[in-house]
Amino acid sequence: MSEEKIFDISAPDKNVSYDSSDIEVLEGLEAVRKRPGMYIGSTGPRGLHHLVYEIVDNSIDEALAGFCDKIVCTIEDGDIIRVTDNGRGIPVGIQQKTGLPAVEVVFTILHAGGKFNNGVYKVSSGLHGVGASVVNALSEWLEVRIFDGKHEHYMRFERGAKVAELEIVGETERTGTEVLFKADSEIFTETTVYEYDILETRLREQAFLNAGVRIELTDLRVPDGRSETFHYEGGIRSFVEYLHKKKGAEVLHDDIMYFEMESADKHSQAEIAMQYNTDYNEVLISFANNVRTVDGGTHEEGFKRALTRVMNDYARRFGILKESDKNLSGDDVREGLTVIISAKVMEAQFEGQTKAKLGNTEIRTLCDNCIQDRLMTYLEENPAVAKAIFNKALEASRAREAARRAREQARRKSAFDNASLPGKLADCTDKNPENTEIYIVEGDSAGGSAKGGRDRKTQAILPLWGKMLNVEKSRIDKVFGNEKLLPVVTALGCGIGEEDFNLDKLRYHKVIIMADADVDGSHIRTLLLTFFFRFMRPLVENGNIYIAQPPLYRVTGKKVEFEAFSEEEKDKILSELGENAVVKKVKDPLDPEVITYKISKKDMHYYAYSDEERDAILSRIGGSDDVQRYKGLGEMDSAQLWDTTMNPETRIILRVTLDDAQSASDTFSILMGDKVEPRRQFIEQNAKYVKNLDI
Ligand code: TSJ
Repeated sequence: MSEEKIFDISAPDKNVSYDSSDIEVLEGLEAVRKRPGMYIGSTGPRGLHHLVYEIVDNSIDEALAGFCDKIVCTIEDGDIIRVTDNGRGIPVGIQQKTGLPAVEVVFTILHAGGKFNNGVYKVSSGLHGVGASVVNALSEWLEVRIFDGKHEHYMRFERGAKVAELEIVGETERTGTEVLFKADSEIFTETTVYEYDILETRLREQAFLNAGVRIELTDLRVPDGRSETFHYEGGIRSFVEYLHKKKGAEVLHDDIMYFEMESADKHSQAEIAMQYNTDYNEVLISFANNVRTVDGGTHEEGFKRALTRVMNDYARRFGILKESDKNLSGDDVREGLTVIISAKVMEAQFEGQTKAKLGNTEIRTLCDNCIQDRLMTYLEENPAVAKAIFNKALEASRAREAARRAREQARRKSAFDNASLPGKLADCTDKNPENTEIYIVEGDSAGGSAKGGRDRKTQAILPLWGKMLNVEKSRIDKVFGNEKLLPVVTALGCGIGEEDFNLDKLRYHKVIIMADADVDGSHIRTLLLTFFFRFMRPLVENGNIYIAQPPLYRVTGKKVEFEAFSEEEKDKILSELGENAVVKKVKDPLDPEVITYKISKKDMHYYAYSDEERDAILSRIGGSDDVQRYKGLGEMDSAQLWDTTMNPETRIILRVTLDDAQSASDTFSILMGDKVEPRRQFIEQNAKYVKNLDI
């Protein structure tokens, strides 16, 4: 969930003296330490992992230049990262402009990476393309070793500052670069611990995007070590194949389509790999200059537009659609499609709040032309594949038509009996969506507590019941027949799918999923997130979906005591303690004017939302042994639920990002798919999380 904070960094050290040639250098890196978020996005886990990508990207550049074919990334004890390649080695000669060794410039001057613009698109680039100096600035220490076939050169920095001049430390026959660094815990205050899975996903992705490059990832923090090598000659074709294998999908045609096009001026390039499977959901993953664009953008727009057009043109031309038939919709032609788009542009413009949306307009046309030309030809040359794809798209179209009729019927009916909202919905009185929120709650007992505890003006409660729909195996029309999901659709009011969705009609601006912190709760969360991701994606993109955080523990303090030295102080403490507090007035025997209030309360409740918080409370109030772990929301009464989970003044809710919803959807595919093997593997690999969820 997106809960990363940006921390302020302490003022620069005033005791350091430097001469004029150093000033630019120091100022540059101080800026990075002052506002790390500007350079790496955040100082949370995301920013931490970003450090690794920034370094690895440099080796990938070297590989793309044709001078390196192996990159090794190791997580060592103490969360030290080592990245090694077998390239030419960062140049160590003196740079004329600065009078410093080139390698020193790379690590100490902002924006001075190896990413020189030679009039062609910069291929590799991190989120912000700022490189090694940023990593250096944000590392407690960093060491670089350069092997030039004769000598091993060595240099070390601490918090961005050089602590030793570049020197030769040995002889060698190999060539390449090795960087070793430790993220600075003064900057990454939340955590400096890397997650193997996060690095794995990103490095594997880079191996897909850069066909032929071999990337090895090793984790030395675990007893026997863990290691994988990513190497795909098929590039993004292998990516599609991997995704289908991972979720055990049954493909509709064997061949993975692959189309490529370069602009006339050679300033941009589009690469697209795609394959249909028998499922109903669409998986579209796009990149710009090897950076994931979760929020899409011009490359996705060009692709989608052209795909819909080509499919309809072809269908008309070959009589698959009759004159009286309606056109196939975008949703129809993308049903069951897995597609990877990799765009390369001269200067990528990343837009939107999270800078994950591509803005370059030239690439829209290029992706459009690429599909228009190449896909049309492909379909003409592969009639059997075309037949399979059109059968599926036509079925999708019919299902959507059936859904539309069902919806209209429902609408017509509701116009007469005025029962358009679900029966179990406890609506709020304020009708302005900007002010209101809806809690989606699993089960009647939790629903009951929530109804009793809510603020009736702004909070609506929708309890869910009934059998859950396997959205993996269901088209949009099934949603209308499902007793669990239909009430969600009706209550939200904004419609589903591509054609019928209207964000302006959303009846509550906050949609909050409230589920237990156990396996069942996690299932309902995954189901709802998958549902929103697939059928109401703009809600996720717009940031309307939230997850409530009910407490995990209640700690009861046997007796707590406070002292107050004024009436105001006493009242303040009493209002914080709530009911059942006892006040004793004590007069000072020497000075009866002085009054002290002794306030005590038995069975005082504290709520903890994590194990750490529970421990902190326990150590604060002296060791109470009355710790209750909440198994479910149903164990709380209305007042408790309001205090701990629903009161907007004090509650914690997590806003769901597109990334979160995407991974829920991926998980869902694996868990609900037909194939046993991917499911077994998933459960095995995630056993530790599953265990954590259900204590
Ligand atoms: F950026 C970095 F310093 F962090 C880093 C750079 C980290 C790692 C692990 C590798 C590298 C890196 C840089 N690998 N290979 C290179 N290559 C160059 O810097 C290089 C070498 C030769 C020439 C040349 O024109 O002769 C040019 C470049 C950019």
